[in-house]
Amino acid sequence: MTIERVDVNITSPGRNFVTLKITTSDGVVGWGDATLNGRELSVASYLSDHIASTLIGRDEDRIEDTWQYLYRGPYWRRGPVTMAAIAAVDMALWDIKAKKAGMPLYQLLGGASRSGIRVYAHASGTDYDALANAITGYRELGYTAVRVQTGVPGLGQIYGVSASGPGVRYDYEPAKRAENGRPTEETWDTRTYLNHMPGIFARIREDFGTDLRILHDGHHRMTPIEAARFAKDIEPYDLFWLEDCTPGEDQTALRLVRQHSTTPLAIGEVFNTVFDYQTLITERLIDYVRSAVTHTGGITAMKKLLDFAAIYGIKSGIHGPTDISPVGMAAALHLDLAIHNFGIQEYMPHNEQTLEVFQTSFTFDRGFLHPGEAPGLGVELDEDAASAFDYTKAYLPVNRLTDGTVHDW
Ligand code: CS2
Ligand code: MG
Repeated sequence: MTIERVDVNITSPGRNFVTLKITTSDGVVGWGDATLNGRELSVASYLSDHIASTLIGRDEDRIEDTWQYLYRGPYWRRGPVTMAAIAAVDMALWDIKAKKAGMPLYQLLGGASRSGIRVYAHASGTDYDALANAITGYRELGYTAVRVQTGVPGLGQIYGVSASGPGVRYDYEPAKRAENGRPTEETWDTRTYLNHMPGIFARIREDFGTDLRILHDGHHRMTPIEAARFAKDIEPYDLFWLEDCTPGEDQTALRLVRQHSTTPLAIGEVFNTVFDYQTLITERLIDYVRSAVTHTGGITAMKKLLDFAAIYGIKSGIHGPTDISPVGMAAALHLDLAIHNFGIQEYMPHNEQTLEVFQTSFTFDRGFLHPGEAPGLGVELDEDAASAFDYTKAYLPVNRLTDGTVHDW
């Protein structure tokens, strides 16, 4: 059999998603997630203008060869647009192979290494009480791990905090509809944040005890020395991880943080190849790999990256916000179930409209996900349902310091 059709679907059931559909000559369909938050149309163009015609007539079983062809062939390598496009092809081909085998994908990756996938939820609140309320809500649903983000007095709306009020919220969405064609802007002050956060962790430990796994995302906003001080200050509160404390592209920044603290570190949601991790992994500067399958070249590349990390005692913490489509999420879950060095999986459930467009077979039970037993990835895009939602330009906000300087988001 060969690849007969390659189609790119763009839909916006509450947020934008780009999905690749590969159809073989005897009618097997595979799906791949190509969503790159705020830059969706670039990946769609890369796929339909530059990749689609090169796939027609290829043997769909040659996944490794196709990956190398798309990575090495065009001369230009890496970057989020290229690697999201390659990831979508890779996922779709694995979906096809597993459907042909009549098995859920995790079986082809070596079978299950665990019975369920521990996930963490996003608990947030504009102040401590709202945050505590959200944590309580997630605990009642059985979650054993929460990422906590809270408002900082003196700063307005900030990243990762649901503005929609207290309680368990499923509708926190970092990408905002573009105003006059531009991203919205937020204001940030690292000093105020650094003074506020340790007290929040102290209260969480007091109110929720030692069992709860607490995660926190710094969104690349600290300098190396600020991050070192922060990681040291919060050691008594035993975080599961501190994520993205410094800008991702500066791998050696984490040497300084490591010299000062034993707080576990996670990084990588903006990375797109194993080379972004080379120093971090070989020098053991991190504890968790945060890449998304969707942005790091797909299942083929992620499996190699996580095997490399395993040699250094580093575990997975695969990126799973709402800008990863249910197809990308399923790819993560199959890997999570199969690999030995699984750490934790991020889980931000999609809204109802998204789950009408993407029919999923993964299940949630008391803080654990399972990819299900459907052959392939276990997610199908309903193209009719998808056609009701047109692309809507939306961006992550731009972040500025109080004096107007552009800062990391
Ligand atoms: C966040 C994301 O999930 C996370 O850890 O950092 O919400 C991130 O802001 C978005 O995925 C950006 O597209
Ligand atoms: Mg993050």
